[in-house]
Amino acid sequence: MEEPRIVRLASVTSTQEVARDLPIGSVVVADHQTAGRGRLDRRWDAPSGSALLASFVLEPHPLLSLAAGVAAAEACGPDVRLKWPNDLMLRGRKLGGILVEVSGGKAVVGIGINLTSAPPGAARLGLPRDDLLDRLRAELSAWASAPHGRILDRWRELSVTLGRRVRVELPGHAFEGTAQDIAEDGALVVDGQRVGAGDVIHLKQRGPGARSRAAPRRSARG
Ligand code: BT5
Repeated sequence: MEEPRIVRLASVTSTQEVARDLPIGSVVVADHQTAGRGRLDRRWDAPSGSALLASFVLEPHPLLSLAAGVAAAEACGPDVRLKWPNDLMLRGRKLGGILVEVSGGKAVVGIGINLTSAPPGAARLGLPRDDLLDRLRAELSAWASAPHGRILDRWRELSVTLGRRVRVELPGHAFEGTAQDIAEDGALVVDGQRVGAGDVIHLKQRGPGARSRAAPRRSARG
């Protein structure tokens, strides 16, 4: 069996492209991506050396995207929260994103986190990249094998989406409602309707009663 590899690159099109040819357990980290990507053919841009840009090759599983979000939030620290489906948020601004691509019996989990610079309106986290990478590897390995119920519970605790009014944007269709929960398969439940893919926009908070939750650190194994 092929040994997992850790590949560090100065520049690459996308760390996802390199990672998908590597065995499970491998990690690819780059200083710069010339064609970094988000979901739905969107771009992920970060000036060279300013961000953690990494792809992890893991066993596929249905809640991997949520597990990766939880792992990344735990690695980043107590102020980081999750916006459905995959955004890392710091004080209401996007700090990072997660892209999970599955093919050939492998899942490639791409994580981008702004460290020393961020686009206008986005957030950054002033942590050293290699420290964050070490923490991320440890959290990811724990959360990727955690029981599904624990992943869902922790995601709920870290969520800034649940309890909010949201606008759901699907291909050719949009609607507004309250984000009530995430289902067992990770779908967002908005006014009783399951949303499996797409984007949500958080609408204006309703006022002083709006929820704010403390999210003490928890381990994957509890
Ligand atoms: C994501 O997509 O948030 C997933 C991003 C995953 C990036 C990592 S980096 C390592 C690995 N290799 C890759 O090629 N990708 C992964 P999405 O939810 O579609 O968000 C994309 C949107 O975020 C863009 O359309 C921009 O509006 C915004 N964006 C782009 N760069 C950003 C940045 N550095 N910080 C905050 N927002 C950004």
